[in-house]
Amino acid sequence: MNANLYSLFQARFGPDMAACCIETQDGLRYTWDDLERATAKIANLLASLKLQKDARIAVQVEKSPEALILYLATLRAGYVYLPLNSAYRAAEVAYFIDDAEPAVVVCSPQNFGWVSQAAFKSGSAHVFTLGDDRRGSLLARAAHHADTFDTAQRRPHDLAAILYTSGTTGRSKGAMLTHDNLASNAKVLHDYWQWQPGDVLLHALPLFHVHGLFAAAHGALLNGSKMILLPKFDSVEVLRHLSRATVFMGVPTHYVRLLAEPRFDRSACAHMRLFVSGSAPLLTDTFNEFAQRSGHTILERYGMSETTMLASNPYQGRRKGGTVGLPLPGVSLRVTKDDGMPCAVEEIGAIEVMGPNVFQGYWRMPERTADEFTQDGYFRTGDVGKFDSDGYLAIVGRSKDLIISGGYNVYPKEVESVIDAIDGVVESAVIGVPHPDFGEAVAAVIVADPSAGLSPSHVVAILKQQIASFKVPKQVFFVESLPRNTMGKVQKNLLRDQFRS
Ligand code: MLC
Ligand code: AMP
Repeated sequence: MNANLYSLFQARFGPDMAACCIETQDGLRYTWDDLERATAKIANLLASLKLQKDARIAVQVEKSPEALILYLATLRAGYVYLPLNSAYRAAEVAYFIDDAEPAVVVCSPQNFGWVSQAAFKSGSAHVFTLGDDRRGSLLARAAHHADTFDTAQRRPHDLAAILYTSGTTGRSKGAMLTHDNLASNAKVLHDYWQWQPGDVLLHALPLFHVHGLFAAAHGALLNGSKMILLPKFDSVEVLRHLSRATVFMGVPTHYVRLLAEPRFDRSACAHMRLFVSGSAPLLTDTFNEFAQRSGHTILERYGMSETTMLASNPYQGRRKGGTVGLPLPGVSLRVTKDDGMPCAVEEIGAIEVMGPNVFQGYWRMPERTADEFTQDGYFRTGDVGKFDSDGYLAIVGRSKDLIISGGYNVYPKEVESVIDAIDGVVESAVIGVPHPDFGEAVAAVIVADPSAGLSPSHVVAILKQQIASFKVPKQVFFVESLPRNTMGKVQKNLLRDQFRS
């Protein structure tokens, strides 16, 4: 049997191939037949390039139906999909391309100049463009190819995707996910969240992270369900389309923003079956207010790029605010003490996971991979949590120095190294501070040479040229020195207390 994830989806398309599978904000409709033919054309184009079996296809484009089609075509052709956040700047993209050595790079038409330079320098032989308005060389070239394609044979452990996650050392790591990792998780979630005939997914998440690309899109594809694909989250547009959807998945910021809409109420959600939240902690206040205003209890779940989804509140049964629910079927989750022994109920420890969803390791980083697994094969998530007496998991913190802002991960070390390279900066510490919209926001505390005359706006302007703007500190503070403990380590907890307001 072909373990290619695309075959799994393909088996669920239809029977009415003329039914709508993707609808855009502007009312453009794609049928299942359109999807099959469009993925075939791009798969044929990729196959004509005579790439190696494990060729990586790196993609940094704006969200559009064609971006999703490109992902599916890559699976179908049997290659490895490597999505990149569209906010990444030239130096960030150059790093990923250098590290992953993709055979093909697809970028937005307006970025062709600098992306192609990085791509050709690293040995990529093909750079195509794809705009969110169907412009660009990818579709122009694919148009010359046949609209049928025999989905490539893949085994369960063949790679399907590499998702880069930032690292505590500041160097991003590519998490390698197989067809089986993705298929097993998609099937479990399909059952666990009880996808039903007639479901319609309102899709407002980016397509370059596990939440939007896997948890959300895979569910709809596996259910043969229509997606209303919005180019980005916009609370007014989400409200406009809610009345025709049944399933919505978002990060906590999306729920905070929906609650800020005066028109968001029970009648706006009357058609909805399920609201899922994840990627960042959902505040209990948001959970409660949402239930009151909409009549729906948000179902919170927990995931990671390395593992896709690991735990979820139940569809039927109690959804407990402040928890991420129960381990998903087939997933073994444990909370351990420093000595590796299991924690008791309500005792806080490190969250570790094993299961068919867990990735194969970090791309070309065998030592880092080995460090992240226990001797008995559990992956160390870097999250800290506890089980309650009903077996529900609560995430109470992170052992990794990570900020999650509006669902995007920012590793302080990466931002600090860019700040430290600015002329006049002596040293810096980057911390997360509470933020009403993003949950956490990035803040920088800097020691600078007074003669350099640095200002917060100057620092921000320099950073914006070098790193994605969601990583750029929303606030910059100058101090005379950073607090350190006796080991010389910066005491970020003191800085967080000092600057939290
Ligand atoms: C945008 N900006 C952010 C930001 N998003 N700043 C901090 N944190 C964020 N998350 C900044 C931009 O850089 C820009 O800055 C300004 O805000 C406006 O940009 P925008 O594009 O108009 O923002 P907006 O559309 O409002 O985006 C906010 C958002 C978006 C919350 C809708 O960030 C979003 O969709 N987040 C979801 C992320 C996600 O999918 N995470 C899943 C990861 S997977 P300036 O200065 O240029 O104006 C994962 C595993 C799991 O974690 O379990 O799912
Ligand atoms: P990423 O590396 O982008 O995949 O982000 C994964 C991280 O997001 C996890 O390790 C958690 O720290 C965090 N995360 C995901 N879901 C939740 C959630 N429901 N509550 C709290 N944190 C979450």
